[in-house]
Amino acid sequence: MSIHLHMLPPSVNNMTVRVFLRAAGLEFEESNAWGQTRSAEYMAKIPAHLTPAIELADHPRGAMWESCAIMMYLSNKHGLDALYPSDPERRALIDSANFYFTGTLYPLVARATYPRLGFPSYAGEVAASEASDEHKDAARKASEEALAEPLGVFEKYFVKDGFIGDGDTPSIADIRLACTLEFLELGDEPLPRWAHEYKTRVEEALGASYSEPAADVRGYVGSKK
Ligand SMILES: N[C@@H](CCC(=O)N[C@@H](CS)C(=O)NCC(=O)O)C(=O)O
Repeated sequence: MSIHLHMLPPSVNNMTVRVFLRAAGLEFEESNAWGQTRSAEYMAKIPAHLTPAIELADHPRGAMWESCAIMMYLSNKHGLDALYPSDPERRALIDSANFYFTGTLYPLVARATYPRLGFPSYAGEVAASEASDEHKDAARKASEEALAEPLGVFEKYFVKDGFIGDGDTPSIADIRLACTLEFLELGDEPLPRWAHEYKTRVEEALGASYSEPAADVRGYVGSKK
């Protein structure tokens, strides 16, 4: 089975799956989808026009997207118990973290960082509106300040000086969270100390599987500082 990953190098959603595939030791190839996600050819396979997306022959539709769902599917398929434990209680922690991440943390990350990254904002948001620059700056800042609460939940409930899912090594939820912290280097305030230490812990545990895709994100973030 060969996996083809469509990805955008500066994106932490994409970094997540790039790190996962390397850490999992799966055979894959990846290609840069810059400028192609809205093409008829791409949308015929991936109608949501999103990256990361994988194509693989075994999948009932031949392709799928959503970083967490991709990691869950491939972990299930290949029995990657260290990354996504089958123990129901440990898995409950990981699933809860990833759903909380997707529903609560990431929307704030996007509003706090996309304007600085030069990424498009979602329709209906202040940054995508005709509001003044002052109003847009205030909305961005409010989102950055609001991040403190869900980040505190990750610190005290999920991470607790270790890894999400209470294992000795990083899980798919750690990959998802640590990659995302890369974007918060663009905030007005430095990353909280626990988050910096946590990200370092995840990177040290995953080695080049993390550092190689991280270099693309860090290069881009560095160019926007
Ligand atoms: N929740 C999704 C978010 C994916 C997403 O927003 N992808 C963006 C890049 S960060 C994208 O591919 N946009 C291209 C487009 O909409 O055409 C995930 O975690 O995979």
